[in-house]
Amino acid sequence: MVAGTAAAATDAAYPKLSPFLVIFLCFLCGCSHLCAAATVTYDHRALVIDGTRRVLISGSIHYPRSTPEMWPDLIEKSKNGGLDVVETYVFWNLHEPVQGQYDFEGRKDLVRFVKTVAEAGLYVHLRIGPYVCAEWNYGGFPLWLHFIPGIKFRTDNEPFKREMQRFTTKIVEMMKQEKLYASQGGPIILSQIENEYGNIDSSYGAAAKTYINWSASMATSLDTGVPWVMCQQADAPDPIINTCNGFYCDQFTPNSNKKPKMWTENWTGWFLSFGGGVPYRPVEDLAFAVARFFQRGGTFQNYYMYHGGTNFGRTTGGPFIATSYDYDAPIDEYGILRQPKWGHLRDLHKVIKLCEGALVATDPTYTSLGQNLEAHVYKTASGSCAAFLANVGTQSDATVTFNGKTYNLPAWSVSILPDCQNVVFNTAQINSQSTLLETKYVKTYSQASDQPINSSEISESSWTFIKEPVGITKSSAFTKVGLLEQINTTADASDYLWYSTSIDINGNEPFLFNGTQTTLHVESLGHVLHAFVNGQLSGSGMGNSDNAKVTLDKSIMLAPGKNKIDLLSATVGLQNYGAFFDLWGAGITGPVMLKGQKSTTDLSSNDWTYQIGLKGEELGIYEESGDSSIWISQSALPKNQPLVWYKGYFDAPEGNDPVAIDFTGMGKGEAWVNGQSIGRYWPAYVSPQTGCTTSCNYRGAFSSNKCLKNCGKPSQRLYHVPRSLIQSGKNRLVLFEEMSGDPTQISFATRQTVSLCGHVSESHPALLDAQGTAPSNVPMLRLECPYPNQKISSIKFASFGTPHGTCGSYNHGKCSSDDALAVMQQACIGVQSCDVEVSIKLFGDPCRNVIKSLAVEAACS
Ligand SMILES: *[C@@H]1O[C@H](CO)[C@@H](O)[C@H](O)[C@H]1NC(C)=O
Ligand SMILES: *[C@@H]1O[C@H](CO)[C@@H](O)[C@H](O)[C@H]1NC(C)=O
Ligand SMILES: *[C@@H]1O[C@H](CO)[C@@H](O)[C@H](O)[C@H]1NC(C)=O
Ligand SMILES: *[C@@H]1O[C@H](CO)[C@@H](O)[C@H](O)[C@H]1NC(C)=O
Ligand SMILES: CC(=O)N[C@H]1CO[C@H](CO)[C@@H](O)[C@@H]1O
Repeated sequence: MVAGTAAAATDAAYPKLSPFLVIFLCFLCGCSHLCAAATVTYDHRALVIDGTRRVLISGSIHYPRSTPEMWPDLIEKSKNGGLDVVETYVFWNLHEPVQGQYDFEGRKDLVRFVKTVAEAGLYVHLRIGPYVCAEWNYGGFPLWLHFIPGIKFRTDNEPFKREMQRFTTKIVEMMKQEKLYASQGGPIILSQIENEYGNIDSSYGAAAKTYINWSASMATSLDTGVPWVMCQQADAPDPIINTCNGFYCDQFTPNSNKKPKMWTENWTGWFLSFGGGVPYRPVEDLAFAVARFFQRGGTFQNYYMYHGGTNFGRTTGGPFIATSYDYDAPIDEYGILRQPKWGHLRDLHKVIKLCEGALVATDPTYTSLGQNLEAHVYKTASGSCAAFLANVGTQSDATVTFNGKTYNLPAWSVSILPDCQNVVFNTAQINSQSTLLETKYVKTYSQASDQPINSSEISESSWTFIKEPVGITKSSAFTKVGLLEQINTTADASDYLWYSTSIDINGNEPFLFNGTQTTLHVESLGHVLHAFVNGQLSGSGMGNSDNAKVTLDKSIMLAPGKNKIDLLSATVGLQNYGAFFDLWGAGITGPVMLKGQKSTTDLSSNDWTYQIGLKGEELGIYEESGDSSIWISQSALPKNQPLVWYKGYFDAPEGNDPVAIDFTGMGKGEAWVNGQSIGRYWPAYVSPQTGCTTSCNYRGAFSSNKCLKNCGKPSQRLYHVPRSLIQSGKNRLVLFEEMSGDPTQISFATRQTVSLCGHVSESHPALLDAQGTAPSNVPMLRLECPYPNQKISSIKFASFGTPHGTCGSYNHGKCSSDDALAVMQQACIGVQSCDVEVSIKLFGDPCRNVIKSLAVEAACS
């Protein structure tokens, strides 16, 4: 429709596009490659768009991990960060929760997301999968798939292939209908079929090969007009491009020299698990990995994740993957730039783009400059030249001679010379600003009093509650002999499955040592178990991300007569990775035993009564339409008790900063704001005391547990509530607490940037000027307020000389210029951003023959 209009207009009246029409088209099409159909092909060096080889920087943003209201800002920040491509998976179980019933509303609006990316003028890589892994529930597969007779996932199995083809076709047709492929004038330049199958295909024997061949030809037959990729699939058949995933991909080569070297998942950090420390990846190492990839012939690389976001509702995979999917990505969970990560990578992208002409023209020539010292040069016939110099040693900095000049190369770093002469970027030398974020506790207003209350607590009297009954209360409950596997039983309709049985005690049971104490022994495949005896909680157990299994041994007291045993088993995200991950199972598969000192009785083959889900879930008490008369309000709010629903109201926190709830004081459960689940909360799951480091050495190979923080603290304390879920006036918060919590301790907070900082040495390379075109000679320190309407209001610290410390706690060194504060105030106060030369010209020379640096901390308002 849009393309048609443009074509008609040009054909009819205008030999050339008039300025007016160009502006008009820009408005419609995001002023880019859009509207006009583009051909996308590839060769040995790169993806080729409309006949031109391209160096492309891509980043992952998964649409359902944020909200449509957040998308434009996230994508704008991605564009400003230097991305050309936004990559997303497609989440099958989100779109087809019931076989044949599709849902593309709200956060699930894939078409709107793709169009939002297009409007910013960026390309899309659509990774359909439809197996996606992604730390997403069940790897993205809908649960109903499991119940199709004869089905076997991800292998040469007819029922599986039929469903996979149907869904893949559905998505491709949807994109075609909206003209979203580049071949139709849309933004999608690339698609993925399957996902990391090569990691596990040996478990599937010979069928793996025929399955991959089938996947390739099925995908190709859909005729999207753009290339397909398979990641981690060394044997991907032509014309599918096999691509690399990992922390480093410089050593990767595709399986044909007709294919370009592409990196589809460069892990910018790592995901968080409940019970684990918080992973982070130093940007010096991430930049090193990216630079190395381009140094050694790569032309397409994707950050996994560029914005991780939030696992809302029950979407997290698992088990035990946390609600936050922040991933230490360049844009944080809340949509705030993570600095200096975002800025340092933006600087890197600019420099790589300066090298584009040389990079796509040829393979690099490699020369050794000494042990661990490598030079790669891209030199074209027309004389353009780009060079990458690397020190891959982890210990010592080096001085190298290259083309007759000497260069200093810090350990574990790459210097980039877009003209083969001048270093304009080194991966270990950060010129970008950093920021200091704070969680500010805010006031909200309680429902009952309409008075502002401290730390935004919803005042105790305004909480109402309902107790979730222990054991079986739903009419849909059923009885079976023996213990049932949980996922087969619930089909994941709920996290929860009750297993109930009873035992009559008449006084002469051999296992009851003299009518005194007995041990209840329960074995479960996971993930969390609560055991109730005669209505009282007698113990809980939980697995962890390495081993989901739970074994519980609790001393219990049985009374003469009938004794009820109610076991509540809960899942925390279904398995998403590994061969046959769909068959791992969960829940109490036994044995369940009563152990006395003299003997043991096995209850595993008793009659067990099963209830899927909670009474409160059946009533939908977190919904807007829920029956409010059932809530109890009384002064003695139950605290630190299992199985309680709580409801309270809060006002929207002032301002526009992103909002989080601090669930300190609560145990484990799920939270709903205005009827929308913001995910599972579990502040009671604390990370181990050891294994963390606050200053992780970026030098040397990174791994997922190399750099952890937050040891001995809740793995996740803050939970994001997107602003778009909050309305002006009253907002309803409903919690289901499964273990033990005190809702009066929770608080609301906003995430605010309190300081901008920069610390740049004279010895750093001079980056590009503000236009990003030509190198200037002097390194610059740049400060920029996060919002366009803000101005720098104060310089809290400035020192030129030998300052030390980190953002928020800089100190003067022995050498320090007297002018630094005044110079910075002069240059920066009252403007949104400022650039200051780090040189003695500006600050004077407080100490000759010493390499000096400038450290600044500023605030915006
Ligand atoms: C898969 O396809 C490749 C290349 O098209 C072919 O060489 C191979 O024999 C096929 N393998 C099977 C098991 O069909
Ligand atoms: C609010 O209460 C907390 C303790 O719950 C206390 O530390 C803080 O100072 C109080 N703030 C105000 C503004 O009263
Ligand atoms: C039960 O305990 C009582 C008192 O502790 C003791 O006298 C008796 O012998 C015990 N009976 C058995 C069967 O062990
Ligand atoms: C689920 O049930 C099917 C059919 O009864 C069985 O083959 C499978 O092993 C069960 N899965 C688990 C995880 O127990
Ligand atoms: C092999 C491997 O670790 N794959 C992981 C790569 O990273 C993605 C994203 O975190 C995971 O989904 C894969 O499981």
